[in-house]
Amino acid sequence: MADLLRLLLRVAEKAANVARVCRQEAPLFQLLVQEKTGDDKNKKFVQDFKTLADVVIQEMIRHDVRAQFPEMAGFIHGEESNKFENGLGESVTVTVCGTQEETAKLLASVLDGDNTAASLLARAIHQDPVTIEANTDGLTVPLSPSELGIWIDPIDATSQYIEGREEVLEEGHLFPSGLHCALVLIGVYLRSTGEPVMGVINQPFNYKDPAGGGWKGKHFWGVSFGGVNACSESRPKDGPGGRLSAVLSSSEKPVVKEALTSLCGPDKLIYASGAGYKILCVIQGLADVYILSEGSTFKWDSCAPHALLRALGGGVVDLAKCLQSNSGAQGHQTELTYHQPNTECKGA
Ligand code: 2IP
Ligand code: CA
Ligand code: CA
Repeated sequence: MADLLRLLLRVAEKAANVARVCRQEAPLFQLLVQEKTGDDKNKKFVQDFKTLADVVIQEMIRHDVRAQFPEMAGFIHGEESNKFENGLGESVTVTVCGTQEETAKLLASVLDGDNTAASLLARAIHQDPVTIEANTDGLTVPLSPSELGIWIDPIDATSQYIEGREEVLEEGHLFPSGLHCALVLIGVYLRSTGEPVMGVINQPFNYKDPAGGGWKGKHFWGVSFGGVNACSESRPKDGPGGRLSAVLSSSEKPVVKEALTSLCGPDKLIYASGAGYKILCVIQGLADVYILSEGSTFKWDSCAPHALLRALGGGVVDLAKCLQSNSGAQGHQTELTYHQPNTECKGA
């Protein structure tokens, strides 16, 4: 498990590099922020590029995990499909090839022959990231990769990523929107029970290097299984016993906002972007709870941060099931799992 954790931290850092490169390199940035105007072909091309950043990151993670742990191959799921139709109507399957040049050639066929953009992306995909230090010494969990599956959200809060507003974060403060809400999420679950056992979160835009070195990221990780709980973060301290603080989506239903305003008080109700970022706020103790009444998140949004929460003694439960149960279902009966489709829902 420690090997898998080290690999995921490394590949999440590579993913963060790709996300940063797409904003830092002018030919890629122009594609990312280009207004969706003009003819349909142009609109589709720009749309494709936004999705391409996500697809490329997901495929890179899949490629690297499969190379080191072939037994996980059929169990690496994610938000994106790797099938693309380019501007000429040709179907292209995006994969990471054996060499940087081959990957660049393949990407150019999706990017309608834009070789500059394709080469820049391929370089980031094939580049080795800096080594990520994580104190995983002594972390022994009796699980083998053949028992595990993975959920990837290559970039969560894409809208914030594309809008790109820069905030200077202060320790202990929640900033509702901006580039820092964009996260790479990689969650690991147990195939037999669906419980989330390991999570890696990379925040590619955590702070800007004052010496002009560009954006730097931050990573978070957690492992929780069979009595072993380890996390890069420490358990948030209990507040002074005051009111509960809650973080919500700004698009949450008015009735939920009203109910929580009377429970928490208006000053304890905070709105923030990104499903992953909102769970990260709870992990960091910036809010006590994140409540979501709409079915607008997916397995790939919650799997990774859920594992960190469990490692800290928290969890993620199904709100509807909790509310239905008149006896007040116990947490573990309503805790989300990641191994089976929700038959009544669309998507994962
Ligand atoms: C989205 C993203 C949105 C979130 C939505 C997710 O994922 O995290 O921000 O909505 O639930 O599915 P909100 O910010 O209102 O909570 P993606 O960006 O990957 O599509
Ligand atoms: Ca998402
Ligand atoms: Ca996403």
